[in-house]
Amino acid sequence: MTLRVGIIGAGPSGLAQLRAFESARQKGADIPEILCFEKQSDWGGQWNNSWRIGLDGSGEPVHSSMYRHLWSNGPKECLEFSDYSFDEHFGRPISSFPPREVLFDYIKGRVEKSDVRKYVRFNTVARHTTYNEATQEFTVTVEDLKTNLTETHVFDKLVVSTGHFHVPSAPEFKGIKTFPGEVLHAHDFRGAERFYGKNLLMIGSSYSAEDIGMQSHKMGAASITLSYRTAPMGYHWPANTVERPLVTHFLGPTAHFSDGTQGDFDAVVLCTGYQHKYPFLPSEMSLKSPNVLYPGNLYKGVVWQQNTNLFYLGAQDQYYTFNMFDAQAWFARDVMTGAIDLPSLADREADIQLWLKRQAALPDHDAEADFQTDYLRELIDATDYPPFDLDAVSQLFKDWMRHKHDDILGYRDMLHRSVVTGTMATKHHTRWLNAMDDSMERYLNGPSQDADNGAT
Ligand code: FAD
Ligand code: NA7
Repeated sequence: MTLRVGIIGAGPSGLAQLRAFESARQKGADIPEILCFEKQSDWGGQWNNSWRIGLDGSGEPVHSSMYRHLWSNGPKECLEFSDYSFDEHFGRPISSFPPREVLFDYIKGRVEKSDVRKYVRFNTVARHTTYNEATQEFTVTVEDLKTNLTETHVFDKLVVSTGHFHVPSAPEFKGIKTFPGEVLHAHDFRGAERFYGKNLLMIGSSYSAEDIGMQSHKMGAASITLSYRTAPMGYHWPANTVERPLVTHFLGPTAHFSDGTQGDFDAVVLCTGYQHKYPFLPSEMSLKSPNVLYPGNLYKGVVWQQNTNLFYLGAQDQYYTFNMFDAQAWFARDVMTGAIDLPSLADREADIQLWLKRQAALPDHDAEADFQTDYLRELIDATDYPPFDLDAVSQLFKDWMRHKHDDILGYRDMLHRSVVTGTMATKHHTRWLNAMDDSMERYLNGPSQDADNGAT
């Protein structure tokens, strides 16, 4: 009987799985029966963002945490598909840090070319899953959000690619109920325009705090205070931005910090990260992990230890994104089809433990980039995913981190070279700080919004 593969989620990870099978089919392989469920009406995951907050039009939790004026936070050269370059998609060089719509277009371009849309059931949410040990089959109950009808589907292999940056982790802070201004989680942030002239407090010290903080600066916020739990980010912030240790409590509009300082704020943005949540899976198949580069219990970061018919894609914290999801999907595909033999449970566990041990000792961000690079190398070496110069990409990550350190408002104006095509990015017509139109049309066709017309 033909293998039946279910995929939950058609974001970049789920699309990577579709693409992996399509690539095998194009090379003449017989491919399984594939069915992918996507609760939104289009694919692209986080990149298919929405103006909505809370619940979407079907009453489901809004998935995307992305917002207006979101520009890539890492060089596009670090995430380039090795089988579908930016040059191929856009037909000309572009800058290294495009806005969301441009990357969304790029993701879509590859799958549209591959004719894999037929495998996706849109507006269909996975609700419940059981596994029958005797038959080794998953039964997945899904709901068609247009008709509200539920159906069950039976699969031999199940791929979980629902992402892990959509269920907010929102801690309680003493007295926060007395704060009279707006309190929101980064998941519900849709744009910083309304923070013009306001005094903002961001809690958290990672990507969201940094980017929402600097978006707010760009849109004219009066001041930005970033409150950290473990360590400050330590960038050379603009003059209106400071870092403070963790808030101890709120009293009305005043936040008190653990160093004894305090400040009055108009709004608080909880940039406190996300939870791994898989409400459609039973607990014994559900990944529980903080946001780390190597979650435990997944062999090669992909295969569920206690049930090797179950796969997770994109469950890691991410330096690499699209190309890592590809490498994982190619690996998962080859495990499913038997092209890769899995070692014993004990040997898999020993491998996981080696990675966890190495992860625990990572001294800095450069080492983290090398760690994820080595992880990708193992996956790519094991499959026919088109290889690319991983060490060069690791260096790009390090250059990018250096640029951020030197100039947090200017790092997106830097240029990087593609390791897939060798093409050097072109300077964008508008510096990031001045770019107030993030549409693809404006991005590709200008004109510049720099006062000097981008001449310098
Ligand atoms: P997602 O993109 O989250 O896609 C998961 C999909 O699963 C969604 O389409 C969702 O609707 C669907 N789904 C969820 N639950 C169900 C269900 N029960 N049934 C059916 N479908 C379901 N990466 C970068 O490379 N560059 C960036 O600049 C960047 N910026 C980011 C900014 C923000 C604010 C966030 C949150 C993330 C950012 N990322 C960035 C990382 C981003 O998560 C990845 O690029 C990528 O989107 C992850 O893909 P994924 O498919 O694993 O998950
Ligand atoms: P991250 O990268 O998971 O970071 C979460 C941040 O929230 C991190 O700085 C945490 O501090 C902080 N945090 C978590 N819990 C608390 C509490 N209780 N109090 C204070 N601070 C807390 O999430 P992001 O949203 O920044 O980024 C996720 C993705 O979105 C990423 O891929 C980007 O590309 C965009 P810690 O350092 O653990 O002390």
